[in-house]
Amino acid sequence: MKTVHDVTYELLRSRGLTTVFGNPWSNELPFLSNFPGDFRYILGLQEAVVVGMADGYAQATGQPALVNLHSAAGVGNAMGALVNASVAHSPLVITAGQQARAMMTLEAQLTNVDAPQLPRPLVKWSFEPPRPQDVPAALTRAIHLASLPPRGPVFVSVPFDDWTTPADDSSRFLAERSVTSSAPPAPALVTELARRLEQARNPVMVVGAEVDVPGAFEAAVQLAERCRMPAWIAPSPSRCPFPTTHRCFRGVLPFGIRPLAEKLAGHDLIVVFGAPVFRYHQFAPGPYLPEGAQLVAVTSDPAEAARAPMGEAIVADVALTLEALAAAMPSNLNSTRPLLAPRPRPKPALDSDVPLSAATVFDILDQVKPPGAVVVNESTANTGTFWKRVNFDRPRSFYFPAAGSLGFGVAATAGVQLAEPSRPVIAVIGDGSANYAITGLWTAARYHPPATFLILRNEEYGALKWFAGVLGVGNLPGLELGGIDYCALAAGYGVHAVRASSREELAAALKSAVDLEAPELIEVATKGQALD
Ligand code: TZD
Repeated sequence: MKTVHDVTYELLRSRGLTTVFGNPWSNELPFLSNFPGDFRYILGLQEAVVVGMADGYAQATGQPALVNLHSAAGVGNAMGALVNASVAHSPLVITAGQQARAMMTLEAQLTNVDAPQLPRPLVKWSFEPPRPQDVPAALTRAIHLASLPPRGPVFVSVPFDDWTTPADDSSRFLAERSVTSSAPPAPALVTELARRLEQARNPVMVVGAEVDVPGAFEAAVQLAERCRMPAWIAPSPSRCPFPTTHRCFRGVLPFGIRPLAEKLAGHDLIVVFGAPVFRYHQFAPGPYLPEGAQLVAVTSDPAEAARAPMGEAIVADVALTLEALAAAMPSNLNSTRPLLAPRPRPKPALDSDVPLSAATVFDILDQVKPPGAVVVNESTANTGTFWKRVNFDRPRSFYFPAAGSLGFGVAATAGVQLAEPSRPVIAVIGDGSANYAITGLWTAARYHPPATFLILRNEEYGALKWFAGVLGVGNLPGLELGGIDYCALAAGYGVHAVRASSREELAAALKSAVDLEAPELIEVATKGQALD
């Protein structure tokens, strides 16, 4: 007779969920017992690292990732990372061990009281099965729900005595199930939007994270080329959904209401693909749209479509819509619109005195990183400089914490590198940010993803200083760092580390780290730098 444990591992295997990101204790041990040889367990030493790694892994593979946390304490520690995963639409199947059913009512130690409530509202679905035999069905449902648009994390709490219970015979159907979603836009909507794009005087395209997948990425380029329209990345980007080297690329839109509308002034039609409209940050009130502009957004997320404060929205598969629109555009459109000139490149940063400017560091990174390299960025004060100087030309090449929750950098880098073993992965992380998930270095040392961790040591919370200036507040405590030796921390966790103190040393250290078959940390002293 098969147990719940047997049936669950069969179904995880059938879904390709053979990597478990976790941090265990007693409630989780019955699930992990007799861990099959074809599965791998990636241990994170703190749950923010576990979920951050799984987030990076799921985004880089485009597939659901399995997480196993310890009861309420583990879920609690993971919550900041879960905010990122939720905003990133990361398909995480998060499980947590629960006390034995017979001890839950008396609230024995390690009982997760009201377990499904704890991760809400950051998960699409949260559940604790009413019977042990329901665990495989609950997990099947969780996996399908996480993968269906809009994708996102789900949560299942499993009492620890469930795993040895005999499974229901009916659970044999679960592993064979497939649930697919394909929501192409209605042909009439495509025809109408294509007509509007053709007749617009000066259309513009805005792309978001959902476009940063093979297929949609190329289709967005094709549509921009066909329409000869500029392309912007939607504000607060967590991915790079358009080649920054392309002549149509203009940059990242600002994250204030008024500045964003000002940037799009002069356009009569704004088409947005795969982004919320919009993920603002800075409160800078003003009109949502420039005078005379209409906006149409295409997203797979009904909630994103419904909550936008302006414009029309179409809920449909973004890649299919982009492809259908590109195909529907008349080929003679080119003759009526001028060819766009590529955006101007910034002058190379030439400073060589220590500490280096962030601009210099990013120029060196851009020159040294091999084609196809992936960058995980968590250098918060320097995002404007970064987007001007570091370039990407293919999908799934850039990741940033989607909700801005720090700790993503070190953790997600390990996850992305595990998902993409053949692409060099380079993390660019502020010294403040590095500390939120520093124990991820141990996981990197243990499982050898050959990632490079570049720590920008400016000894301050630079982004907060900048924001204090924006808000006009001063005399603030708690913004200075310093006295932390990142090479020593790396060595403590088993990661080889070097300090770079000049342009030449940085370039050489980056080159050699990227070639190395093991993780490496580079610490570089940088100037405090305001966002631009
Ligand atoms: N805690 C968490 C979990 N996420 C956050 N985003 C913050 C606090 C607030 N925060 C920011 O949004 S940026 C920042 C903090 C503390 C400063 C990060 O400092 P850094 O980088 O050294 O990594 P910069 O380039 O000096 O800003």
